[in-house]
Amino acid sequence: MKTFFIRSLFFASLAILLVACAEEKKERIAMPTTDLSKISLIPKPLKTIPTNSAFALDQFTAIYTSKNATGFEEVGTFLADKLKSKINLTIPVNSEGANTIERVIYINQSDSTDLESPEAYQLYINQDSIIINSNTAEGAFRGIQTLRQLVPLESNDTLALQKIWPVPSGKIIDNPNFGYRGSMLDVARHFFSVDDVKKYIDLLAYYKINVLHLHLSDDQGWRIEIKSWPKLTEVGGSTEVGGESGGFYTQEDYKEIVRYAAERYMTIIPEIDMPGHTNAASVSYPFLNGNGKTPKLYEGMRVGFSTFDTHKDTVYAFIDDVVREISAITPGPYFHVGGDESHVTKKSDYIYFIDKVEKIVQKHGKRMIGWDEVAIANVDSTSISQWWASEENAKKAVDKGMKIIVSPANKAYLDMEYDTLSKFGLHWAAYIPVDTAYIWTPEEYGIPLENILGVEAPLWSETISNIDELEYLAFPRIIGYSELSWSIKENRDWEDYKVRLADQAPFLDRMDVKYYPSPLIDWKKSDFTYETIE
Ligand code: NAG
Repeated sequence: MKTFFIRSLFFASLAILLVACAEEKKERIAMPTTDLSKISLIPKPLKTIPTNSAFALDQFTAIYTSKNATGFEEVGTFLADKLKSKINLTIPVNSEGANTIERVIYINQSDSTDLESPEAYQLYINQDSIIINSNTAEGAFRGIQTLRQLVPLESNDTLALQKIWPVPSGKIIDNPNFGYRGSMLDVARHFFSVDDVKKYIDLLAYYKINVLHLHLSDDQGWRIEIKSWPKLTEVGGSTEVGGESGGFYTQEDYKEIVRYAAERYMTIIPEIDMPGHTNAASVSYPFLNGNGKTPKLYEGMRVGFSTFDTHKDTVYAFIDDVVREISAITPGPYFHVGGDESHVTKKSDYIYFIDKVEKIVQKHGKRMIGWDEVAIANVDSTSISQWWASEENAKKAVDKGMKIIVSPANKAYLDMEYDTLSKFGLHWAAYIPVDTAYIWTPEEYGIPLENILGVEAPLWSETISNIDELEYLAFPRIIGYSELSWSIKENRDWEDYKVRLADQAPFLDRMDVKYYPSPLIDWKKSDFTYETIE
């Protein structure tokens, strides 16, 4: 507390000094009186306390970040880059001796015990300074996403002429409700390039999503280079649903995705789906196949017809290599082993298989995640179940003391059609219009709160084959899932959310996101919402 006080004092005096040093003093411009709590933030912060003035963001603004605080300068640079691309304003980060600086955005490492989690942050916006406090760079990163949303794309005529963007003043205290807020992308049914994945990561990070689960293998394709088993990608990566040429990530590509995500404080979770959903692996190496035959490449959309041979030691040696190679380039703590829809694997073989694979995953230093079926095996309480279909399996997982990722197909599957007119998607679980996707709570299924790790929205790709189609299914629903996992129940209300969602349109348009223009939303054309009272 004391150091925090001294630091704040230091930065307050720094700000005063900088203002005093400014060569060209300008008349204080009449700033719009704006209500911070009326700005359309998503996900909704825990607490917002408006004061009635504004910070004038302009070319006399600088960003300063705590010295010797890991990652803080990078967070400052990230903010500067985003301001540059949003409003074409160049502002310096930690520059010494600038004598025209009048206002400061300070990104401060705090040691406050008020901050409940590493992702918690406080944002103070005054007329002459903005201070973001967090105990970690991760929290500061979440905080600057809020700040990005507060900066208007345009300002009113008078301010626009002077190139001033008013940021409404007040205080935001924020902390995520769940530490795991994810999306899954199926790159196996259709392959998506590194650039496509990066764009998706960027959009997710803007809404404070912190996990991207990559579904890297399925019957139709194997998408990651395994150096000890090269045919997996040479053969298994050569096609996709519909028979196009597929593709795969080299280990360097994958590392680049991991690096890009880490820069945005996002964890990548790799999934190798087994013992079912394994046709592409078995075509590449037929000894893996449960029925002893050499299968053909598969380009259709059926599920549940393939299985590994669960009895052979060589199959486990193969899995050991795959898990070892992928784990070595995955800094995150998790490895997803699939485990869903192994309809042609005998139940006792399935249990034997999952138990063995769990040990392999642990041997390579990772925590196993599996789709909800894995709870029928003798899995450890440290493993995680991703609940998507069976409430009975969710109960089994709870009884085993496992943590659960909540992904109910009829609420959280991004590949479900919005309605009967949806251009892409399936509807075996439900039609999921934008309101249905938002109006539910992860807690309502009887899973004890202490077992809920968080929420994940999976995007299966049988019906989508490019980034535009991906965006059509993901947006705007993923924005709602971000709020479902970040904001507390008391702060979530469809009528209020609907308006905030409408205000995302200018951002989505600017990012060239081909979102589904749901008729339930009165989409906004420009994001300038301030009422000017001079
Ligand atoms: C499920 C399958 C998945 C498929 C999806 C389509 C899971 C865990 N498994 O049948 O392979 O792509 O539906 O919605 O979802």
